[in-house]
This record gives sequence, structure tokens and C-alpha cells, in this order.
Amino acid sequence: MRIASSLCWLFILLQLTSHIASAQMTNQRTESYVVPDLLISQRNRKINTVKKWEKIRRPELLSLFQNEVYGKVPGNLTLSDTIVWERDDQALNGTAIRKQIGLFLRKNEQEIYVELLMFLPKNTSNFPLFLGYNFMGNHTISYDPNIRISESWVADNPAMGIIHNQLTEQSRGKRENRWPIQQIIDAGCGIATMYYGDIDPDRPNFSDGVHPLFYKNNETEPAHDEWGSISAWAWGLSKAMDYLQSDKDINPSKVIVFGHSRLGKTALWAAATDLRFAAAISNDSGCGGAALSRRRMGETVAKINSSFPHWFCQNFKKYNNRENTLPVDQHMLLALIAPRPLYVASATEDLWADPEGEFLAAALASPAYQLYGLSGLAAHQMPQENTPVFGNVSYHIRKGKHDITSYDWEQYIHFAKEIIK
Ligand code: GTR
Repeated sequence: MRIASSLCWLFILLQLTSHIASAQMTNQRTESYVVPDLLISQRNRKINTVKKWEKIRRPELLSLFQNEVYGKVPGNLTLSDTIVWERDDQALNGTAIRKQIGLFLRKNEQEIYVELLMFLPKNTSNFPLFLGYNFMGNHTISYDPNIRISESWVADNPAMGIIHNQLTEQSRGKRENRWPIQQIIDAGCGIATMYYGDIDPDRPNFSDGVHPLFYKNNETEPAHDEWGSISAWAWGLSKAMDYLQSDKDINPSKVIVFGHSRLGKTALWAAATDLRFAAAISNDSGCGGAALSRRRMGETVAKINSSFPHWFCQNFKKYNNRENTLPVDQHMLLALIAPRPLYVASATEDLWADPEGEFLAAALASPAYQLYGLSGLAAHQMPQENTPVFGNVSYHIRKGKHDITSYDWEQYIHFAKEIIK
């Protein structure tokens, strides 16, 4: 095993140092893989200019991910209404502005309702704003008693104060450890979040959330190339962006979309599909996020599609145990974010998310950045733990488990302030 692993790593180094865009190696299961070449089009054209990337390759890759992986959004829907429920200039002991905004989406005589919570720094206007979903309701990110409680469906979790699929007062602040709001505000950044279940409850059922708003005739689920939940959540981030463009308290050209785990996959797809996001951060996003699918390390396509049959489009199931037949791999998803800054982060004990696969995808996305005269990821080998590599493509591997911690946030704040102009 050890020898196989070192051989594999040697191979990776050779690949990266010689700037070969495809990787071929033997992994621990002694299977080999070749990732599709980022810069060769489906008609075999060499993509060596920004113009060819933007006219040919980028649209081609985007539509492959839409049709085969995440699923396309089956129509248009602009925000039907927004209500600013409150604005408090004395939040967090007078250090921040808190805003809570209701976003209404109506179509097909149906409505969904999403609540956006923001904490913004005071006396400054041109600050970076992190936008990302939370897993269990806005009021779980802080003990602030003024944060409204979502009424959307949520998976039961008695330890978190969630019973009968309803959020309660007992869950307030329960995820504060993942949301160092004061640290973010003190650094002069803002944060905006929504509960992902407001857009689409995370269960294998397409009769709730946003999907039914788009059904035609007697449809009860999306077509095989139409959106699963990740695509719906990503679309929800774009709807939040629609609102943010009208909010005078923020600069919409400095919105960084971020997310942890399944919500990291979501953030990457949101940034790929919506060029208004200035940058993207993927924290431990793993399979279907930043990790290369063809490595089949940790969570595989078959495993994710069986545990979470609603996350991707139905077409993605064709690739269960057949990753080599995928027309894309996840380095191409990352490349769709170029030339905007991208941060990929892993954790040493998070083997399910395949840290090496996340690192390699970031490295293999770099040729798209290089077309724009940017360096991409400035590391040819996996850095040591807790040793971030900053640049237009940034990367770190934190010591520890699958989580988002204040260590991760320190790096994201640095990225927001130093890399995003
Ligand atoms: C896991 C799943 C991962 C990751 C994670 C999370 O169960 O296998 O793909 O998304 O959940 O979102 O916490």
C-alpha cells in the first residue's frame, strides 16, 4: 500500500512539474485514470487563448456539467418580492449592522420564502461580503436573540434542539463555533447567510422546495438533465445575489460565495454558473465538489448518488462506478471560476472528501488561470498541514476533522482582504 501510495505521489509530482494538464497514475486500488484535458475542446481544438476559452471551451464545459452532473435550471424566475424585516445598527454590542430580509419566489401559483441574514461592518462601504448557506437555520449561527427562526422543514436532530422537523429556540447559537461573526466584522468584512432548506429541503423528495415551481403539465420530478438539490441551492445563491445588487449597504462586486461540505459543492457550482460572484471558497467539499471523481478515493460517485439520490441530476447516475466515462472531472468545475479568485481547503482527517483529490483538482485547474496571465495554484506538491498557499488559486490543508473552524476563517479573511481587489 505504502509503496503504491509513494509511487502515486511521485507520478503526481512529475505530472504537475512538467505542466501536463492530464493526470495519469496508479492509486491505492491500483486502478489508473486519466483526467480529461482542460484545454482540448470536444472537437479536439487546442485552447490557448482567453478568447477560445470563453467562446469554445468554457461554454462547452458548463453545459456538460449542467447536463451530466448538477442539472440545468428549467426556466427563469426573478424575485417576486423582497421585504427588509429589520435593520439594526447596534448589533453585536454596537459593532455591526444586522439586516434580515425576506425573499419571495412565486411561480405556478406556488411560493417559496427564503430569509437572508446579514452582519455588516459599520462606517465602511467597500468591504468583501461572504455569502453562504447554513445547515440548520440562521438562528443557529449566533446566540443573538433577534435572529428569526426559519419555519422550513429540517432533519430531526434532538441534540441540536430540532424536533418534529421544526427549528426551535433551543437550537439558537448551536453552530456558533462555525461562524466567527465578530472576527469577520472586526476584520472589516461582512457576512450573509440563508438556511439551505428554505430553498430546497435536503431530502430525496422533489415535491417540496423550489422544484415544483417549475413543473410543466403533470411533472412530479425534474427531467434527467434538470436540477437536483445542489443546482437548486446554487440557484438560490444567485437569487440572493439579485437582491444584493439592489442593497446600498454593500458592494455587489465583492461578494465571495462560500460553503462547507455539500454547501461547498453548492458554492462552487454557484460561482461556475453566475459570473457576478467575485470569488469562491470551497471548504472540505469533496466528491462532486473540489475532489477529482476519477480517483475514487473516499466518497465515490456511486456512493454519493446512493446516499443522496437528490443532490445531482439523474444523468449523473450513469457514471456510478464508471467515472472514467465522465466527459468532465472536477478540476474543470474549478476552472469555470477562472479568472476569479478561488480557495480550496481540505482537512487532514477528512479522507472521505479526498484531500489529495481536492489539491490536485486545484492544481489542474490552474492552466485556465494561466490563460489570463495569472499564476493559478503556486504549489506543485501538497503543502504541509496548516501552511496555506495564497494566490488566485489558494489552498490549505488544516490539521483536523471535516469541519469549518476559526483557522479556516482566518485564511478566508486574509484571502478576502489581500487577494480579492
Ligand atoms: C456527507 C457526504 C459528503 C458531504 C457531507 C456534508 O455525508 O457524504 O459528500 O457533503 O455529508 O455535507 O456534511
